[in-house]
Amino acid sequence: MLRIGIEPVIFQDTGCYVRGGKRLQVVFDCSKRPLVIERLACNSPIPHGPYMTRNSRGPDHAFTLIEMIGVLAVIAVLAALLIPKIFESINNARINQVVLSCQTIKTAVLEHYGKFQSLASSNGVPLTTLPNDNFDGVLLAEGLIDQTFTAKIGVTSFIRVRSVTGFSANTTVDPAVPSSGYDLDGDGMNDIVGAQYLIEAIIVQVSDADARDLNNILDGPQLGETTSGQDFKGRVTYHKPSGSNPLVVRIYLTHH
Ligand SMILES: [Ca+2]
Ligand SMILES: [Ca+2]
Repeated sequence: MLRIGIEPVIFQDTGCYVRGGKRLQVVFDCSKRPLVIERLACNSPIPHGPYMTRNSRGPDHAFTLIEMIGVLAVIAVLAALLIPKIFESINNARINQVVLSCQTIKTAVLEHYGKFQSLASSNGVPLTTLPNDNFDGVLLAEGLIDQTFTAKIGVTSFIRVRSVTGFSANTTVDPAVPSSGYDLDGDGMNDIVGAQYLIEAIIVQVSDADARDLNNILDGPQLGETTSGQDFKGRVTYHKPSGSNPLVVRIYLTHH
């Protein structure tokens, strides 16, 4: 007889390891490391002890069908609660990346202007082609940003500088007509007047939901979509180029 834990355990002649007439299948060593001998064959040699037994449930305990259903139900409830939150967090991260990238570009544009006293220039040399859709490339070449503007929404994105000389405050803003400017205060009329150049971020092939979410962060819903797929107001404007195509989003950054 060998005393294991608080209960006596007897090794039978056959080599089986039993307690109270039942074979033990789970045995721990004294440091409580898991299984030392498990499903011991009747003719297996008994490893050297000392051993102690787990004294709660029987060694042959298995989950009942009710228990399994309960566990699966809990898992299903947790999944139903967490999965939408996970997708929402992923979506928010994509939209916030665009917002932060716009802020980075705007800061670099201000540094560029402070250094060269002109928006439409590259390292002090005036740009000859306007609108120019590679202004983030200009900023990168000047060492003012670490990478070009790449939005995690839409398919294509870039930074544009365009001449706005002659833009009129009496123009009704239409997101499908870039020369109509931006209605920053929401009265329907262009507010980019008395300036030479405008800097804007362009993102092409954006989903309706992404465009709305971006607008709601930068402009708020009050300066958002009034017609499905079209936003005429604020810094974020968008439209569908040919009816059902994904949106083109324009984001006002600065002008001078
Ligand atoms: Ca206005
Ligand atoms: Ca807007």
